[in-house]
Amino acid sequence: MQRLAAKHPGEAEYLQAVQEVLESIEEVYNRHPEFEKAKIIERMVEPDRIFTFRVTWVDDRGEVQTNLGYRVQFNSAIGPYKGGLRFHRAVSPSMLKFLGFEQTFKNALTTLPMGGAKGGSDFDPVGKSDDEIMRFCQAFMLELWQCIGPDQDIPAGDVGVGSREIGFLNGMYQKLAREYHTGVLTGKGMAWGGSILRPEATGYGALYFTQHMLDKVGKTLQGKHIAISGFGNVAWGAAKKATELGAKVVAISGPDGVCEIKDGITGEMIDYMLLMRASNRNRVQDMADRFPDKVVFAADKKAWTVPCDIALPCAFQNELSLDDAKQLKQNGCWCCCEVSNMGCQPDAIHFFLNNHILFAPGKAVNAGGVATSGLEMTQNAQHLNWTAQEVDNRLHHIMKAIHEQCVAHGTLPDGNIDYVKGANIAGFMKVAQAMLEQGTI
Ligand code: 2IT
Repeated sequence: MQRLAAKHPGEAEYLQAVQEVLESIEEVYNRHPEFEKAKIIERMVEPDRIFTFRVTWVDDRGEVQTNLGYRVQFNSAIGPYKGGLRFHRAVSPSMLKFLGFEQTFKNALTTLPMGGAKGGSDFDPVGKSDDEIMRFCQAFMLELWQCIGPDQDIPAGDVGVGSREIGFLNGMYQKLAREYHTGVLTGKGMAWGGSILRPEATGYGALYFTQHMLDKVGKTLQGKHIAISGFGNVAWGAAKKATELGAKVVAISGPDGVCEIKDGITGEMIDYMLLMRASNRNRVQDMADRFPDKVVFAADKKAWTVPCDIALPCAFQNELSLDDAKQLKQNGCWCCCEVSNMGCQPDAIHFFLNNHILFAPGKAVNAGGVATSGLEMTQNAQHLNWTAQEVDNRLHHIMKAIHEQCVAHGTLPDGNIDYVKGANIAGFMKVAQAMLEQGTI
């Protein structure tokens, strides 16, 4: 860690993600001298390569704008590079390296043959028109297209990139590459190669994982109060499935504050979340304005101030601090499933684990998203579309398998399960073994 920190000064998120994995795997690693001999750790923590490019486009006022674009191809030991694109003003090499690193282990957990990658831009979608989004996506793809391909690297969405952006990106890719394979991006529209249930998959998968976790301790989701942070694609899918499974979603949040929904979120509100996301306003208060009788908005407050049984961070890395964890516990929360990538700060995770609050990390909980991207790739390769039932069955099966891997590698001598350790060891062992078998490259 010291060597890595000296080599990459100031890359806080990246170093945080690596530290968590190394702490989890230390014991197992020391039992495998062949990993040490092949310098697996030293190789695994560095991305295979990073592409950085300038993206220049023209805004609605006719002004020229310049952003930075990136693709971090992290690890291809178990399959072609796979991972989302994030458009957010705070995107940096450190952020994308942490996400690419996490993606490598997450993809290994899905049981599908996908390596890890991440990309994106410091382009800020907030307040942008549809035309501006399209022009930006086209300019971004002018550079990105040379780095990707259906057998090389398959991007998808992440924060700030949904099916609208994937559409604009795919249109430009086809124009430039003169390649009409449907499988270079996932999260596509249903008419042009998209998989049924991909939009819902991250949230649905997270709730299936939560169900398995609760089942292990003899509990169910029925009647439980759930606080969700965020209101984007992931929060939407989580709210929808949680409600369907009999839980009550009592909070959603945004950068402006939290919406408390005492009687639980309704189908109408869940549909409205999609419009809020598409508006690019980045304001959750719009929900309270639209449903004033049922929703109470509190400015500058987080979702973790609302009493709940289960907390589901669905927004951004490090969004849940130690103080938030303490407040959750004080309000009676007994389970936190991290749906955002690295959503909880390390001391918040330690607090959960030390206080016997059930906790599972993002790379296990949210893997249903990329897993369903993998299922989209399979359908594209076969030139077939599966039914919703078929995709949902496979997603169920994958989330169950991920939970089983966590249990297999994370069960402690006292019988409790350390899901952080379980997920990290299971992902690591698969990637490490694959690297070892393919020699020093
Ligand atoms: O963090 C993630 O797993 C994603 N943003 C989804 C990546 C994908 O390729 O579907």
